[in-house]
Amino acid sequence: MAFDWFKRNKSLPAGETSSAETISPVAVGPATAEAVAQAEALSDTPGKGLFSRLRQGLTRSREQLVEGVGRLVLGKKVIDAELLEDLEALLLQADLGTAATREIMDRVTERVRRKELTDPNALQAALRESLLDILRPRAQQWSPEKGRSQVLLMVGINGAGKTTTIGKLAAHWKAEGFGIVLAAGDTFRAAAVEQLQGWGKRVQVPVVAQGTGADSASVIFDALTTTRARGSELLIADTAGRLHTQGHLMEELKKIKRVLGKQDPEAPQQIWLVLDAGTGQNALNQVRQFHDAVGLTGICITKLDGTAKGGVVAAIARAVPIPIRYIGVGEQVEDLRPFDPESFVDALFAESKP
Ligand SMILES: Nc1nc2c(ncn2[C@@H]2O[C@H](COP(=O)(O)OP(=O)(O)OP(=O)(O)O)[C@@H](O)[C@H]2O)c(=O)[nH]1
Ligand SMILES: [Mg+2]
Repeated sequence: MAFDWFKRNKSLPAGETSSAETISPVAVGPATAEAVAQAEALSDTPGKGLFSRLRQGLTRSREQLVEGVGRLVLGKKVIDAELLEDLEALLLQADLGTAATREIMDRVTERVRRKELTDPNALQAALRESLLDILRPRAQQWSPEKGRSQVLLMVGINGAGKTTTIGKLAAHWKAEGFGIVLAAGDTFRAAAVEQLQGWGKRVQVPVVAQGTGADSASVIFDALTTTRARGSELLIADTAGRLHTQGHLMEELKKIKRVLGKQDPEAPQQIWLVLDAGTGQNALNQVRQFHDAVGLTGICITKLDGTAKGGVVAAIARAVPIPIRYIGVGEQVEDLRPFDPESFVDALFAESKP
């Protein structure tokens, strides 16, 4: 199902480059997953590298999806209608959603009909290829630029992982040599300001805050003034996940945009939605709501380590043309990974190690 609201006025954010042209802001760099895996195999501490962490984080989804297909085809000699039906049910259970599932099933069925795909054991490879086709167009990385101050506004419902993701991003980009400032724009939830200040201390970046109950838009406006005065490249602004009503939340986010625009007509340059992968298909509703309210330029999907429903990444990729910037596969700073379809799929399909 294509979202009509997308066709109205939302196109891909301007100035995007493909992941192939952009240097990743995180240590994994442009190396392919295979290269990383090879390097790990040669290292003194195999299993401790970034690719291993990704593979480890995706364990539950791999068991559900990839090993699930393995169980389906076990002992099967031909790909028949029953096997295809079981495959479809499995994809839906892994939260790929109706559109991505239909696309994959159409391709598989067509290849079976043309007798290009006959061996049940080749189904996993066919699934892998289809997933890559769905995910590849959403891989567009973004990183701060030298010589200017920009704003990244992080939005999302409560508990999605906004504050944690902000802390991890600040650490990554600081390590890349960028000047980062954080704004404690969640002035609604008690302890939200302290949580962000905790991250500021941990990763050693300044946090602009006024305290619970302050006006979120003015906190973030002041933080932009500070960011520019310091000559820092990026202000990352935290926002509330919950106000008295959902309507209030959307109005507050619109106000933040308006107020920032008075200081810099281009700010906020980026607005990223943080989604909890465990939310399932409701994630698509969240994307639509936030995109309608403020216009998203990126999505971060967190907590992929805590769910067997990693297929939701494909559901989102298939449903909306918004870049998937980062994925979270754990609580450590290095568990936030730039979204790279090849390593994601490699990790998902990686052989489980004994
Ligand atoms: N396992 C795991 N936990 C995560 C990940 N990302 C965030 N979390 C945890 O999710 C919980 C909620 O994260 P927060 O960053 O506080 O979420 P938030 O969106 O800021 O929530 P509010 O401030 O209530 O709106 C925390 O306990 C995080 O440690 C992830 O990728 N994996
Ligand atoms: Mg928070």
